[in-house]
Amino acid sequence: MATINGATLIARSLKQQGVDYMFGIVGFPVVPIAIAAQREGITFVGMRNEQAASYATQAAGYLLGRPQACLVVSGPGVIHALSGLANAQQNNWPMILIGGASGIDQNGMGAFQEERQVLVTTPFTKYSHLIERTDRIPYYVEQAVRTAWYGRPGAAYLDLPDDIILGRVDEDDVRMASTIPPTPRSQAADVDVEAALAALKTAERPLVIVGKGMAWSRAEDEVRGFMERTQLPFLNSPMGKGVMPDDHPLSVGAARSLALKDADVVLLLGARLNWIMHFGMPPRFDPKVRVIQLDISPEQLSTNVPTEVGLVGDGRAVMAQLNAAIDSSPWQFPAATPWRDAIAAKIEANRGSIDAMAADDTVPMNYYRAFRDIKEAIPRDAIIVSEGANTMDIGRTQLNNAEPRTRLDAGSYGTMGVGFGFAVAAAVVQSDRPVVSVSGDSAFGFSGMELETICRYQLPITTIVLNNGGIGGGFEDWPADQPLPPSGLSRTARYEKVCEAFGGQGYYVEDPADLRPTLDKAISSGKPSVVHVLIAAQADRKPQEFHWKT
Ligand SMILES: Cc1ncc(C[n+]2csc(CCOP(=O)(O)OP(=O)(O)O)c2C)c(N)n1
Ligand SMILES: [Mg+2]
Repeated sequence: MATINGATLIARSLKQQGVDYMFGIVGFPVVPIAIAAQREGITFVGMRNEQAASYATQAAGYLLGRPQACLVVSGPGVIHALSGLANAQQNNWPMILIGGASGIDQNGMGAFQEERQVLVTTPFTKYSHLIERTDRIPYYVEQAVRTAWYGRPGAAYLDLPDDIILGRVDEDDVRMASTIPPTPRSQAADVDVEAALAALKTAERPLVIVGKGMAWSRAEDEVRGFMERTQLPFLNSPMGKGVMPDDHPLSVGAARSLALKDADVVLLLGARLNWIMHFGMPPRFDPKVRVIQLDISPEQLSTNVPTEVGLVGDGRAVMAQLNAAIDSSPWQFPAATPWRDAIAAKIEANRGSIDAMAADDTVPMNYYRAFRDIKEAIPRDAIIVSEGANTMDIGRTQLNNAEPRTRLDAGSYGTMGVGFGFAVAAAVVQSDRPVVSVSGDSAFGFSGMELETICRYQLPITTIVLNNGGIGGGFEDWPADQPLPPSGLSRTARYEKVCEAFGGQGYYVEDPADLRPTLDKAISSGKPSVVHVLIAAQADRKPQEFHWKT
């Protein structure tokens, strides 16, 4: 009778459930799993730190629309990957973490890399379980993948002890699980669809906020159809950018503060009223703002602001319901209203102050000058990865996304260090798209050694480092006899040489005149490259009406 070992069974089960990519680092006791995964047709991407591998896994899951796997060793490997679990949970992105564990027969003995892994992963997952018998591996894999994927997506953890990985069972005794069908596309109640449209029609100053839930549910066609029908002003959330193109005439992105503050009815589409949206509260929102909310999970309704109408269901399915209801009783927000005029005037005023900074050729550059060229150099279909404080916040306003799921950033959790993992995932799972990552000099440092991964796999990723000499900025000259400020980083570092060290291309730009040609060269080369751009150490954002973060 043929036997099968745990490593092969886990690889085969993952492949059966649509896992085509595994990011990770091998060692005790997971080497056989990685080898089996390759044999079963899963692409294994070996990385340099489990944090980056866990970030890559969730980005791959988000881009592909189903969970992928991260493979890590016991103890410290699992602990490093906690960062990814937490980030995935906060972003509502699916991922499966497979952690090796010391043998069950050594539990509690002080085994090599022994850790209570189910315990430590539980707060950061939707599902966390020990696999205690080799023949039950398919059962647990199915549960983990389905739980991470269905409903509000998130992280799942499977604990695989050494003796379970190496254990052999008769193939005839193994019950393979059934293959999980795509996520159910649940619809909202018809009365709620009607109530939502009725509420929208009463708005004088309506605003649609498009979140990454719409990107996740692949609702872009339906959302675009809804905007064409209703002509409502809209704002993209940071990673909702591209579901509606940023350069669409109905976008209020360039008058964000005004649109949020004065809207009387907000239609939230797969977005949350968390810190990114200032909790939906004063002073950034009208205290009397009315909220219509579409979300996959009912428990999200009324978070921070009571929901007037809840549309609970799959983003794409519910948007199709809204469009059908409008088709049977057409309605449009009028073309000429004081609300549209106020938004247009604000967009115009904001453009003036930004244009002046973007035209300033002073050396070292300010952010807006740098982003002027970066924006023009980035191909329209590129995936843009971004992290940093000023670098990410200003970049979000200055760089356009034209297509859904083309922006990956520090996200709801604000995690620095995600960029390289996200970029690796994007280049691996969407190899037809250029990948451009824009990172602050601090953000670059968290996972910088993944440049070796990028160069080893020859991934066509251009990483642009905007160096202002610190966390949110540094100093041009710091007196040698003074202790360095906590936020200060090296002003003379040559980040581009890290890429050269691994066989990639490195460029250093100080003069604004050199920026565009250098970016074009790097991006069009299709080779791993780092473009290091020196930014004035005290360069800042355009004057803000509200200071909401330090
Ligand atoms: C894991 C993690 N550690 C620390 C922080 C705190 N933090 C927020 S932004 C940031 C870096 C900002 O500096 P940089 O990347 O250079 O961008 P800049 O604002 O200078 O453009 C840090 C360390 C964080 N968000 N995440
Ligand atoms: Mg910086």
